[in-house]
Amino acid sequence: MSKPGKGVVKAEPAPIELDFARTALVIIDMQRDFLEPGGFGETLGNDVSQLSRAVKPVAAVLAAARENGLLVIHTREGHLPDLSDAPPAKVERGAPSLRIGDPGPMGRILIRGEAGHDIVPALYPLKSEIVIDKPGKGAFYATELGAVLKQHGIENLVVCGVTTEVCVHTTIREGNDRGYRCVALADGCASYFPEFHDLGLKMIKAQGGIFGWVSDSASLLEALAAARMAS
Ligand code: C5J
Repeated sequence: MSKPGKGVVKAEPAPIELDFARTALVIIDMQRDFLEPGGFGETLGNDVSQLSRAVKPVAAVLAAARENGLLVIHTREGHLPDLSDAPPAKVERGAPSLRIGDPGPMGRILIRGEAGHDIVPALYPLKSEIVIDKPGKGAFYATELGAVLKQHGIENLVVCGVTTEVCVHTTIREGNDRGYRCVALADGCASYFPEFHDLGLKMIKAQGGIFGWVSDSASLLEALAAARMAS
């Protein structure tokens, strides 16, 4: 496959030029535990149907990233079966209907290897793609993500997934502090709380892009198609 090329992606607070050979598509936690009834998200009292709107845009950018040869990284939030990587402060938090590790309709809640921990079928990773298992909200904390990005010469992260203000935001903040240009795809992210989604995106692009850029799936697809035409 030829090199993925470069392109200018429409974004706020300003367009951003991306060298797609140095850009990773990072898809955060599109897991059944967050998107489907009976998982972690619902045990916390959330309306999980709020997250389904992100699936189609993410599927579109995932297909284009695969076609253009971008590095694709999927993440999954979850814990080891013995909960040794789950801080009691996380497990004991709040009053969920089921706690992390409890048996639920999709297996033990937020536990690696269980059905609920898996990625939704529409966005299932290819065998060749990288899947990062993370115990926290940010994808850099206690994972190999930093080393993987370094190994692939990545400078830019296009980030989508769920939820906007929790794991997407934490990952963008972590990435920004590590020197990556982070671009959130507005329609490729979703929250149980639409107002947090809107505010989360506003926070990223405010103050000249204090954490990064905000774009959308159509703008990324346009830039990838132009790069493909030019190559
Ligand atoms: C949450 C996530 N919301 N993936 N996790 O607990 O955003």
